[in-house]
Amino acid sequence: LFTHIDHVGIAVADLDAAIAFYQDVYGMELAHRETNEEQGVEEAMMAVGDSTSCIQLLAPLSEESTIAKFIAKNGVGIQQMAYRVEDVDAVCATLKERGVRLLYPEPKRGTAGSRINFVHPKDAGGVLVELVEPAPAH
Ligand code: MC0
Repeated sequence: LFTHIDHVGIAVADLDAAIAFYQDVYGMELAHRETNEEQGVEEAMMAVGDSTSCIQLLAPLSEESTIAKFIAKNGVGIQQMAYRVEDVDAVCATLKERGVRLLYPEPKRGTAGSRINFVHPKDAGGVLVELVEPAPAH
């Protein structure tokens, strides 16, 4: 079903400070940065070498953001595990058949024009799992 670990998402309070930490301490490069209003986040993708996997730093845009809620409950730290897939519609259909709840009836827009959905953490051993179908290469 899954082809790669696309990213591991980490909830942070201060995005610039977190980017600086990952650059200065781990030597990671900032691959991409964007604001996703619908998801309530400002995010930064930090490349893990040339693996194509990233660490996604997620800062809340407002107090209503899922990330603000997560930090209030758990503190900063790992919030999600994201797998890359080729066809998110097909993978969602398979996972539904296998009895897990997807959060959205249809995929939403994720990082860099990707199509995303999530498996509910309560159906997945306490792990919020994101499914990422990257935007087609130009
Ligand atoms: C909540 N729970 C989690 C969790 N968030 N468990 C593991 N990991 C998490 N991240 C647990 C809570 O502890 C609680 O368990 C139960 O799930 C209900 O949580 P809640 O605190 O009442 O919160 P809800 O239900 O309002 O929201 C949880 C839910 C939400 C997963 C539905 O966070 C959500 O819609 N997430 C998907 C979108 C998202 O995360 N967006 C931000 C990243 P107990 O036992 O206390 O009942 S945006 C992104 O990732 C995009 C940009 C991208 O990559 O492209």
